[in-house]
Amino acid sequence: MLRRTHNGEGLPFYADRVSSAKNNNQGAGKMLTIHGRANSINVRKVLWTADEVGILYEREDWGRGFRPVSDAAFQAMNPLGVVPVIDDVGFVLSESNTIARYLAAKHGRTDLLPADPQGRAVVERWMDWQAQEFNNSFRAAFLALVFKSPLPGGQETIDASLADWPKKMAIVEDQLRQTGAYITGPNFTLADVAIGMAVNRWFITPIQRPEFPAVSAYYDLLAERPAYQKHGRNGLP
Ligand SMILES: N[C@@H](CCC(=O)N[C@@H](CS)C(=O)NCC(=O)O)C(=O)O
Repeated sequence: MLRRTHNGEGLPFYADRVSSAKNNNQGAGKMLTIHGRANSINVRKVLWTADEVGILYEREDWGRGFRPVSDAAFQAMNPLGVVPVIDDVGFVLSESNTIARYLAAKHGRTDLLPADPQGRAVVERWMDWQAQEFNNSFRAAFLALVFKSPLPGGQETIDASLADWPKKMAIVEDQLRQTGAYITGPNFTLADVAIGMAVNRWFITPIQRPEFPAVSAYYDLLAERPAYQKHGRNGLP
């Protein structure tokens, strides 16, 4: 069984935050466990968030290429059979965006997830849009072109996805032109974790890409963050 702490993988940048997280209700030998393979876009959202927050965690590999999510032990944590799942000293939770919000809220990171209802709603709106609209636009093209997966509907499905993906990217481009920085405004939030992972797919999938200068600048802006370098723009699709 693979057990690793992100500390052990070496991110000295986070050392001070790691010790404060240790002192914050996570006693000796009891820490957050992130279940899921580190090459999954949804697990990477959680890993990125955990590093932004500065939480000490261990990770266990589950999912495609590792222990199957159909295993009884995994099904007991998440009967939906998808990664990621976290176990926060007995509190078991699935859904990547929900986990990201839970971690930020638990550790009082109102910079990542504002406490006031309107500020929070603006962040959540982009997270929901990523999960429900943006992701769906590129799923088929991505699976076909990167994983060579056979898809129901074949080429027609792929073509529809290839046509829709740039339309969704144009929405991101327009928004970034307005903010001039991050997706909700001048500051980095959890909305950028969701959108930033999807933007990485745009640049890494072998497709003809229309120019989106604000999106390119955003991709570089995010790359200034060590946690995005490690879990987002890390060469994986
Ligand atoms: N809505 C879920 C989707 C999770 C999901 O689709 N996970 C994929 C990996 S990205 C999965 O578990 N695939 C099965 C596998 O890896 O065996 C979330 O955001 O957490």
